[in-house]
Amino acid sequence: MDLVISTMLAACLGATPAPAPLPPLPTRQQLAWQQMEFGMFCHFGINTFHNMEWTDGTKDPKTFNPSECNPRQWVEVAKAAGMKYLVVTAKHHDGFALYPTAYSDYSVKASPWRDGQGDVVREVADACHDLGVMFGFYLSPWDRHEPKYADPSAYDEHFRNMLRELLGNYGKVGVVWFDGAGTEGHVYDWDSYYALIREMQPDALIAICGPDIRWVGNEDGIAPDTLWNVQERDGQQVWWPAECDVPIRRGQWFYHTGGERRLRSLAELLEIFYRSIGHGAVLLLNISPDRRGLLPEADVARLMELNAVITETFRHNLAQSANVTASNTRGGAAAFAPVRAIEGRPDAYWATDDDITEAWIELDFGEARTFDRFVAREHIALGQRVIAHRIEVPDGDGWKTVSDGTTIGYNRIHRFPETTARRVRLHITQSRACPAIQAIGVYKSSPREAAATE
Ligand code: FUL
Repeated sequence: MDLVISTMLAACLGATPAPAPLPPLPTRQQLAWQQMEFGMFCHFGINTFHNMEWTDGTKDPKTFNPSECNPRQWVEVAKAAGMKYLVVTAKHHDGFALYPTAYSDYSVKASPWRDGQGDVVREVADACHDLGVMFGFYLSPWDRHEPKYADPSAYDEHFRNMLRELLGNYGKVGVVWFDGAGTEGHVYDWDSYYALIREMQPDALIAICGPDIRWVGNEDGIAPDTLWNVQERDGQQVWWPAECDVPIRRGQWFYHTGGERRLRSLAELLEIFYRSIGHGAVLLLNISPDRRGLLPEADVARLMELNAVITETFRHNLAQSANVTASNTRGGAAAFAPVRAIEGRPDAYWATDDDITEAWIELDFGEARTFDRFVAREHIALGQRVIAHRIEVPDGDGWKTVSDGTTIGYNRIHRFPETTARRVRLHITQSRACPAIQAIGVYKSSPREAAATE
C-alpha cells in the first residue's frame, strides 16, 4: 500500500503511524535495483579478438568472428550465480556495435559472424527476458571510429539514434550504462539522452554518467565503510546509490588469451562481496565472453564457487529462532515491534518513537550460540537514517563491542572473530531520525570461507 495512504489509514484507526519518510528517498526503480544486489557485466566486442582493452576504431570488422557465440549461456550463468541483472557492451570506445545499427557500418553486420546477420544484443535481451534477468546495455559515449565524433552536435544526434534503436527494439531495458572514460573535454548533450531514455523506457535506470546509479569511484569492487545513498549533486540532496563494477580477471574487462592467471581467487571475490554488497552497494561483476562467445569454464566455476559459499554462510539465520526485544517500540505498536526485523518481509520493520535516535534491538537465543557474521538492513524506502552503530554481546553486567560501523543503509554485513554468546544486539548509537530496521541476521560462516583465505 502507498505509504501516505497507509499512514493516513493508521491515523484514522487510531493506530500508530509509520515514521515520516526522511528525504531524499529512492525511486521505485532504484529500490528494486538495490534489492537485486548482484549483476553481471559482459564486455564483448572487437577487442575480444585482439587481446586489447581498448582498440582505436580501426580494427577490421571482419576480425569479429566468435566460433560458438551463445549469449544465452551468459544469462544462464548469471542466473545460476544469483545475479539479477546483466549489462552488455552494445558499443565500446572503439565504436564497433554488437547489433546491426542502421547508423554505422562498423558493426556485426560487417563481420563474417553468421554472415553479417547476427545480433548479440538481441540474443542477450531475449535470454534475459526469457530467464527473468533484468536486461541492461552499456553504450560508450566516447567513440573512436565515428567521424561525427569531431562535431559534438552531429554526434549527439548520432548517439541518440543509436539509443533510440537500443531502447526501441529490444523489449524492456532495466539499465543504460554510460561510461565516463575517454570523454574529458568533449561536450555531450546529456539532458537530451536522459530525456529520450525517460520517454522510451521510463523504468530504465541511468548509470554512472547519469542520475540514478553512481560509480563507487574505483574498479576494485570496493565500497567505502561509510556509504551514503544520500548524495549532494548540483547543490541538491538526492538519492544516488552506488554500484561497484569490477572484472573477475584482474585488470581485464575484455577477454585476453592467457588471462586465466589473472582470475581472482575465491578469497579475493569473498573480500569483494563483503566490501561491496556487504557495505550496502550493488556489485556488477564482469565476466568476459571469450573468442568462442562463451563465458570461460574457469571463470564460471569460480563464480559458482563464490555463490555456493555465500549461500552456505547465509543459509541459516540464527536470529529467526531467537526472542527479540528492543529498547523502544514505536507507540508500543505490534506493527513496529522488534520481531518485525526477523520476519524477512520487505514491507515490515522495527521502528522507534520519533524522538529516539539511539536504540538497541536484542536477540536472545535461549542458549549459547557461535557466530561470526551480523547483518543489518534499514527500511530504506523511508530514507537512510543510521549514522553509527555497534554489534555487542554481554560482558559481565554490561556489553562489549564485537564490531562497529557507521552507516547501515540497504545492507551492512559485519565480519568478526567467532563469538559464542546467548545474546547479541545491534546498538544504534547515532541516527538522522528514528531508526527503521527491516532486517537483522546472525550467521556462522561456512568453513569454506576460512579455507579459502588460508
Ligand atoms: C572504463 C572503460 O574504459 C573500460 O574499458 C571498461 O569499459 C570499464 C567498465 O570502464 O572506464
